[in-house]
Amino acid sequence: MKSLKTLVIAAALSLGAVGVGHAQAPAAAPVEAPVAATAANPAPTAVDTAAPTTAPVATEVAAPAGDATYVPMKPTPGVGQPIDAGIDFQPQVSPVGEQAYWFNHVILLPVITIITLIVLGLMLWAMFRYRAKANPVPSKTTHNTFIEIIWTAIPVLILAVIAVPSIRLLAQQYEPPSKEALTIKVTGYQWYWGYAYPDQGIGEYVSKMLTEDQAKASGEPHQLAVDNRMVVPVGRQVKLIITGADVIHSFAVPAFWTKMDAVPGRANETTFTANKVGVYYGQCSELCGVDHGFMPIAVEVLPVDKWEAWVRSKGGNPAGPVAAVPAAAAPSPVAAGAAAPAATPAATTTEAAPAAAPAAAPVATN
Ligand SMILES: [Cu+2]
Repeated sequence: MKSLKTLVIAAALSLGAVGVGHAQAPAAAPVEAPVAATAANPAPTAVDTAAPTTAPVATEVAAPAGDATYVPMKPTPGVGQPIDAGIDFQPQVSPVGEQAYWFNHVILLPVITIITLIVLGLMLWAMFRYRAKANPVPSKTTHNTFIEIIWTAIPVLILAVIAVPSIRLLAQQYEPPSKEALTIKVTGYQWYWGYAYPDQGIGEYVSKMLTEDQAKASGEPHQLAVDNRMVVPVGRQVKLIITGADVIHSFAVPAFWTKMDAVPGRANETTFTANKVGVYYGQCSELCGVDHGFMPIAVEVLPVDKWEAWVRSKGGNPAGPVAAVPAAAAPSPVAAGAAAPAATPAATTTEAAPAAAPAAAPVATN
């Protein structure tokens, strides 16, 4: 029974993997597409017998990005990191961050400035106009119903107007992730971070701060540079599942408008979508002990093909089970018929199957 369920789940996963081929096909350069079709043509007949031999060829053709090897990217000065004497937010590279930046600069700052100037002006005017020297006989006036209604109604109106974009932004930050989101598990330790990509089969690796010499050598800001970065694809939503291993930490990357506590025994979830390639730094933002200031965060946002190369360099499978979901909807006129079925069952099932087994086991025992 157990093995039957495992089989069924493995079969479902490999069917999903067929879909992945569809998804990858449009990513191939137009020039390469016909090649993919011809190279893969003989395969449909030979899938059962010749699968192991055709597999390497198929992966090469289906993923022309495979030749892109991972080289850690250099950060852009002034982007994704603090600047000297800076008082503004970092330039935002996520939709939520852009929304928040707009809300602050277009709504909040002007409203605050205007109110502050009006109140300051009224105070100065009252101090000057009604000073004791000019008014030997003080006025005994108290209570003015009209003015009291005005100074209650106007602030209420201002708050009501601010509430609309404010609540919209709040809701946007807590929107549940889409099914296509890339899941990364983040664990805060005293005093470093651990990242794992369960769907890609990348087990947890540790991210520690570089020494000053190492940071200088790699052209990065000291106390922000790390040895192993979190690497994500540009434009794809990332779902972070955040926890703490010992005490409470907080995962924060200002350029993404992302901050979430890492609490032991609890899995907190937050999302971000980085829409600009680059290196973005953050820091632990919850006082967590003596080295709290020395557990920085570095997130590298890469084009999809380079991100896939990074996943492979970590021994993972870029087309994890989750990535198969949108594939069914993705039309790929050129390669749908020929390339996809040939390229993927051979290429991906072999990798998906071992990954599927452990995942399926707990389900089966239930
Ligand atoms: Cu910490």
